[in-house]
Amino acid sequence: MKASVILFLLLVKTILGISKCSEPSCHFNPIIQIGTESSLNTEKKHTVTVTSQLPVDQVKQIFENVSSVLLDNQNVRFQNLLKLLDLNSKPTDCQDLQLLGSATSGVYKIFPTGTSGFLVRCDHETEDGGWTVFQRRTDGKEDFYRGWFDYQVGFGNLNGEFWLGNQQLHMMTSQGWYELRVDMILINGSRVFAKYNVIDVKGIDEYYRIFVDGYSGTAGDSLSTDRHSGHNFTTQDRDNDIYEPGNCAQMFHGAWWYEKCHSSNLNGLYGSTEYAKGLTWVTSTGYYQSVSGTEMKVRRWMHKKT
Ligand SMILES: *[C@@H]1O[C@H](CO)[C@@H](O)[C@H](O)[C@H]1NC(C)=O
Ligand SMILES: *[C@@H]1O[C@H](CO)[C@@H](O)[C@H](O)[C@H]1NC(C)=O
Ligand SMILES: *[C@@H]1O[C@H](CO)[C@@H](O)[C@H](O)[C@H]1NC(C)=O
Ligand SMILES: [Ca+2]
Repeated sequence: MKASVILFLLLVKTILGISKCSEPSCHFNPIIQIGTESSLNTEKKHTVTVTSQLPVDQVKQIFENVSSVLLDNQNVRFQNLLKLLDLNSKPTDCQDLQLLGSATSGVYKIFPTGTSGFLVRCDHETEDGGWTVFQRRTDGKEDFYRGWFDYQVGFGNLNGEFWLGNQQLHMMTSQGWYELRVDMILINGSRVFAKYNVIDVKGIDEYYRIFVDGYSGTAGDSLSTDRHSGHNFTTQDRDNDIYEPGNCAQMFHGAWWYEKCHSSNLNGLYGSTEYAKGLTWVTSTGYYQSVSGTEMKVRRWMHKKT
């Protein structure tokens, strides 16, 4: 257990501005920068930049929540220390497992706050490891055109293709601040990724709505745009999207946080080259191609205050 993990310095810089805007519904366009810096290893810096186009009240709330976490940092550090010293504490995600010494990618049991535990796939290889994988497509063997309940509880094989479950994803991302990484393999074999500094998936009573922001990477941003961030999860049998004439999941053979309808569709039809039906990530594939492999994974960068 590295002391450097829990001893860190926090630098916060906030720029809240109102973007110049001539449209009827003007939005805040805040940039929230949060830097965590290990005091023992100054090379390991973590900087978060959030730019958002969300409605004012949502942005305000997110900002207040982030601030309250940061103000409570002393307490969080103390709690992390206690947690690491408690030999009976259970791992709440793959990050904890890594801190406890797990170094090999594979299937493990985790115990997010408020759950009695479930199996997940951990990725301990990509970018320093500690990632909890919640979606994986490798060969098209698993059927991803499924209904609300299957997506709620999860399906597939953790050693092959799977969706971990919206409820599990919600339980995990609500116990701390998580980052998201989407790894994809293009049809020519090239690997690309999209990383987001913040992911938050709401509960079932908010239709597993997603909030995702702070893009970096090589794949381009096809998720934190207003097409997806802030939108409900929709399945073929549960239309929660804002497309009035129909159901985006039915139209594009998937299940996703659709608006009307999408710029990414990673639960779509494997290998499809039909318009927008495949495993598309528009900034990398356009609408007429699929990626041939995906992994979506989250990693905690801070516990939420309790
Ligand atoms: C902010 O925190 C409150 C209290 O924990 C929670 O109810 C609310 O959903 C959070 N808002 C966002 C945008 O995360
Ligand atoms: C694969 O395709 C992408 C996008 O068209 C391109 O940028 C990349 O160089 C290609 N990689 C190979 C190995 O040909
Ligand atoms: C989410 O879905 C519900 C029920 O279908 C709908 O009333 C609500 O407007 C949707 N919210 C968003 C942000 O799309
Ligand atoms: Ca609809």
